[in-house]
Order: sequence, then structure tokens, then C-alpha cells
Amino acid sequence: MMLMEINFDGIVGPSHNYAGLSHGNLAATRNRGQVSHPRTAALQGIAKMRANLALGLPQGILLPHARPDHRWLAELGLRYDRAPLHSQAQALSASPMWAANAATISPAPDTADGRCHLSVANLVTMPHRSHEWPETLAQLRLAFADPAFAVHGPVPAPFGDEGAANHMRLATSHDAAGVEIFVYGIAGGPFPARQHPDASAAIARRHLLNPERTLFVQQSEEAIAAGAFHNDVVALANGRVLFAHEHAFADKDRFYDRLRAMMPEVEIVEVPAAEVSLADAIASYLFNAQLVTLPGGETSLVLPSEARDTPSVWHWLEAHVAGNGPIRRLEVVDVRESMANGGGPACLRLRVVADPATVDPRFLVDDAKLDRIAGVVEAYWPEAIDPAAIADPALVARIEAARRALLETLDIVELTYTLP
Ligand code: SUG
Repeated sequence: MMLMEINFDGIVGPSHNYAGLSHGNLAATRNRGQVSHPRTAALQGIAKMRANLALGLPQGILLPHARPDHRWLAELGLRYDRAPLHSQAQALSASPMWAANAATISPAPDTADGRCHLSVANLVTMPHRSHEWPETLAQLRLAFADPAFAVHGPVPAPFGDEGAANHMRLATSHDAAGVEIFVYGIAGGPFPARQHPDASAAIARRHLLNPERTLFVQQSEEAIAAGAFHNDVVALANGRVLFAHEHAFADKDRFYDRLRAMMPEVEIVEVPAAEVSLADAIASYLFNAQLVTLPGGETSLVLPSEARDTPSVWHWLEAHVAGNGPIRRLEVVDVRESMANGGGPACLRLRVVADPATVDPRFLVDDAKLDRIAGVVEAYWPEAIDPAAIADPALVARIEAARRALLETLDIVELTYTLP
């Protein structure tokens, strides 16, 4: 077994649009009604994957879902062409692109049965995301069909679960036993807390984690109220590095003490509010970066360009690197179309520690396969979508044809289903 971290990026779907559906996600709310650019968005995501391949990291994909979701509309007694605009928008959202919300992953070295456990996220808090899980589960069952994996269904409602976005893992190396940290929300001022503590606890039990190496930590109300609708907007972890904003957690001293007791080698890199305000951290998505271990062992941060454009953030990062902090390299990527809906580089990927030989190869990519995917995107993805015009049958037909063309190119036809 050659266990390594594989990032599975959600390919931005052809229906990507700005309908402003996520209350508490400030970018999505701010951009409500803007014209989106699905083709550019998908190409930006592909360019990010290419940048990670160029760093020597293995790369996987998750696929856009069938949109509009006619099955879900039928459960509501609706048909797309007669549905109210808000239901159309909820059925059409390309939100499965944010693969960090697809599932929670516990790698094999952490679990009692030595399998890698995946629990699909129910995403019940937001209507437009609550119908993602059946197709996500179908994809996970295909990609991770090998007995090295245990794929679980969703935690039952009403316990909201938003997947890996609220889960962190620290380990001396990816293939060593780690400490898993589940971050939940209780309150968020005017905004919903989207990760219920009972959902996190259920996942830890189902994944057969060692309670002595598992932590449950409350996200601060202040962070949620400032727009950190997921923990991965204010904190992230990789290897032995925990990188967090000073105000990310409700009781950080207790958390840090317990973490140090479990893992004395942990390196906690905290960004003080006096240097980077919570508002700047959230607007720039400093923490929604990919903290990755390069093949040579160095830790690198793959950041959105908004982080470079925010003076307090870039100043802090440059000082950290110059001061020989644990983060040694900064890579900047442009994912502006996704960012405008509140999804940065980290939201776009799901990390799975696995032996690539156990993953269905159709879900793994190299540059040549990305060329083919980019060719389909260029040929089929709409150039622009005005959220006021989503009722247009020609647009819907184009979105459906685009996904079909992608699935055929990748030879993943199992995911095509007929209408009820
Ligand atoms: O759930 N945006 C997503 C962004 C998810 C980001 N993921 C992580 N932080 N891991 C959300 O809020 C906006 C879609 C819209 O408004 O149409 C949206 O769903």
C-alpha cells in the first residue's frame, strides 16, 4: 500500500451561476444576480489542478451533478418549467463543485478496521445543497469501490453535516495514524451554524476512530457571524501544521492544550487579529487555501489571488515565509468565478489519503486527461448565465448536453439516469 494524499477537485458544472442562495456566505450574497461565466469558471478549476500536478501532487476529480435535479423537483411535486424561480435556482445550482463539502474522510491509519472511511455529507441546512448527497454517494461508490474503503450514507437529518470543510487531520505523515479534529457550530449570530455536533460525533463513531485521538471543537460564534460559514474559511491543517485565525475557535486555549497533549509535535501557526482582521481573512480566503506537503517534504500554501491582493494578508504571509515559518512556499491560483460564490481553492477539493491503485482510474487525472476535459468545457459549457434567465429551455438543454458530453468523454456513463 502506497498511501498518499490525493486531492479530488469538483469540476465546475455548466450551470454555475450567482443566485445568492447561501445565507451567511457573504461573497455569494454580495454577488447575487451577477452574470456568471461557467466556461471560464471550469477552466480556472482545471488550471488549479494543473498547478497542483506541476507541484508533483496526485490529482483526482469529482463530476458535476445532473442539473437541474429533476428527481428532487419531482419529490417536491414540481417540474422545472413550471417551478417558481427560487426552486429552479435551487435545482440548478452547481454547488457540488465545492468538493470539500462532499464527505468527511478518515484515512485508514486512523480507523480500527484499517479501511479508509468516507461519510457523504447531508448538507441539510441549505435547500440548494440538501439534494447533492444521493449523486455524491453514487460517485463515491464508483470511485472508491475497492475494499480498502468503507463508504457511508449521510447522517440523518436534522443533524447538519457539511463534510470535510469542518474536519481537520494532523499526522506526522499522511500514512501515519493522525489526530482528527471535528469542528462544529452552535451559534453564528445572524447566520446558521451548519455543522451540528451530533453529526460530527456520529461520523467519528461510524469511522471507528480512536476516541483518544479525536477532538470535537466548537467554532467561534464570532467567526460564523463574520461570514465563516465553514471552519475551512478560518482554519486548516496538514501534516503537523495547524494554521488558524486567532478567532477561529470558541475556546482555543483548551483546544490547543488538548491537541498538544495528543500530538506533542504539532506546530500551531496562529494569525493574530491585530495583524489580519477576521474580515480580511474571510474576504481574502487566506485560510481557504490548500496546505500541501510537496514531494520533497516542504509545506506549501496554494492560495487564491484575492489573498495576494489583500495587503494585510500578503504582508503576514511574506513575513512568515521570510521568518522561516513552517509554510515554506506560496502558490497563487485564480479561481475568481468560484470565489464569487464563496468557494476558494480548499472548497474545490476533497482530500483522500489512499493508494492511487485502489481508486477507480476514471476519477484520477493527468495533464492529458485534463486537456480532454478542457476540450469538452470549451465546446459545451455556456459562456455566461444571467440568473434572471434560468427558465430558458435552451439554456437547460445546453447544460444537460454539456454534462452528458463530459461523462461520455470520461467513460462514466453509470451516472446517467432517466427521469422518474
Ligand atoms: O455552501 N456556496 C457554497 C460555498 C461552499 C464553500 N465550501 C467550503 N468552504 N468548503 C456554500 O455556501 C453559493 C451558491 C449560490 O448562491 O448559488 C454556495 O452554495
